[in-house]
Amino acid sequence: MSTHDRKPFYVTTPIYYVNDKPHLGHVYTTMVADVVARYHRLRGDDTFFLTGVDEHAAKVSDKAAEHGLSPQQWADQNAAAFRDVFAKLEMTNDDFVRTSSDRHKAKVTEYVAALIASGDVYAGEYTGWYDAGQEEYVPENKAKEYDYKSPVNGKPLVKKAEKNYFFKLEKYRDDLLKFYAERDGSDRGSYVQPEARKNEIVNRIKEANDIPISRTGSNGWGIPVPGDDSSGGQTIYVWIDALFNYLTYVDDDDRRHYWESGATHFIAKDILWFHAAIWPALQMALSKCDGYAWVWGEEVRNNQLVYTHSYWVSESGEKMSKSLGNFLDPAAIDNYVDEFGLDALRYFLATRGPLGTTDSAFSPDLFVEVYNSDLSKKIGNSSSRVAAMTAKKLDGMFGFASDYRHMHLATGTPLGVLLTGFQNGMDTLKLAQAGDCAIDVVRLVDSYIEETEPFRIAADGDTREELETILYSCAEALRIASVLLWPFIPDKCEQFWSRIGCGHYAERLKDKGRGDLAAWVQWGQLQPGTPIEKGEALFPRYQVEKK
Ligand code: ME8
Repeated sequence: MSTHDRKPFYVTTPIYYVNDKPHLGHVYTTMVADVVARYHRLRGDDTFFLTGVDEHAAKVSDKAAEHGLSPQQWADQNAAAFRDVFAKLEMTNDDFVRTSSDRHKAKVTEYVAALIASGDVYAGEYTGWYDAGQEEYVPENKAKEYDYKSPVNGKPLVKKAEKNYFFKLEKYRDDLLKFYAERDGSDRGSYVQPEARKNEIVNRIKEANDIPISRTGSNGWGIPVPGDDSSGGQTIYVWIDALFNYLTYVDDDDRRHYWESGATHFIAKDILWFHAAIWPALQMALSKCDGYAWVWGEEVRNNQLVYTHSYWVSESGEKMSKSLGNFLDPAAIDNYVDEFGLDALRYFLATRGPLGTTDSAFSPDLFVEVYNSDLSKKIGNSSSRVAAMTAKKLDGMFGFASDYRHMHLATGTPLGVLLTGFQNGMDTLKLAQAGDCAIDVVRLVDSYIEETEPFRIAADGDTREELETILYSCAEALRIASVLLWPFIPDKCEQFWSRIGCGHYAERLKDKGRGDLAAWVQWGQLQPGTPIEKGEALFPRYQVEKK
């Protein structure tokens, strides 16, 4: 195994507020990260995938009070709901952050104490505005621009005047700009991706001021500011507490190498500023404190990135959110899984979602269309056809592909181009491109069948060898397609593997094990003489009921 095969890879999602239950938006980001994590495990990388929940928000304690519960009780309930949904959807996260965990609280306390000691965090006074829905401080110029209403939910901003601790963000303006400039055109690309989102951030960094990083009046719901002896009871501002989650769960001897390799942070555009400016500045500041140089090491600076997707919106164009209540809640998600299967939901979200710079409408009609066209008609039909012909004509056994004249599926450029396109799509987080390339491999099989017409070829006499070669080639290409598709539709691929004598792939990948993508996409792995099991349709066609 080359050293590359064991490369560490660290992927994260935002940690979600537990004021309410999970919805489709949360499931989406975690699912995208799951597809990417699975791809890296498939390649053989030493992968760590982190998701979780953000608990110390004022809206969590407010919601708890409405329900007559303590913030911790309310957070426990909703954290369990997030954990359950992710488990049910077979997310392969390696850990689950809770910001109320002792581990997280102890580490955040250490980091903030170090920043106070170094002088990058200082006591001061804040007068300005607060967007309670977003848990975000809004400076006067921005508040004016927003007409003193939240740009996200339209609710009035709240005037604030309080003693706070501040982080010297302004001091890091130039370092941030330099960091952004260094990453432009680098191998890993811009720190903020898609790159189109970068300019707004760069302009804002140029005007960034110091930011409050603590608040009063949280009634003990939050992590106390270390060493604070003011009477108000200062707790660490929820956003600072939350950003540090990316570090707190990997800051130990077993996991630190994941951090040091440079994280891939998936987020949506609502929280870009925190990740694009405040987060790297905090890392820079912490790395100057005793014992924390590793936090902002060379690999981190070269590889860490923030991938910012857009929103799922309703068909009328509104962002799905808890406050608007138009989201697909866990029950609706369950219905999709019951009706179409988990893999169909995974495939749709990952390939038709708002990963780029435009929002995606969640349309039930489009869902059915994609299910039928890509999954049922392509993967489903093609695998059934090949298995049926092999069963009927070759007693259900792969023959030997001896006649290389028929192997243009294997040797022609299309397959090679698609493999490269797949890998490139995955590496640059263009999941739709990666998915298309995998489906195009199935398309190659379909056109090869049209061309060679194995259904017309007799299984005895002179033509048997030709028939065996054609069907073997089809099965080989489908096997390769299924390897590429595994990060998207793992259950169906594993089912398919068990039918064609490749159950050992699933064995290797079980329990977050590592695969061997490079070897598995090589031509000629199916063993001649292996029985092929027909089995039930992988994706039965979905009939839309006529109204
Ligand atoms: O912001 N479409 O938590 P949050 C797509 N706790 N993705 C969506 C979405 C939609 N309509 N709605 C939500 C927070 N998301 C903080 C994060 S991180 C250190 C702290 C997803 O519960 C998307 O990933 O409001 C978005 O960034 C996240 O949920 C916000 O979740």
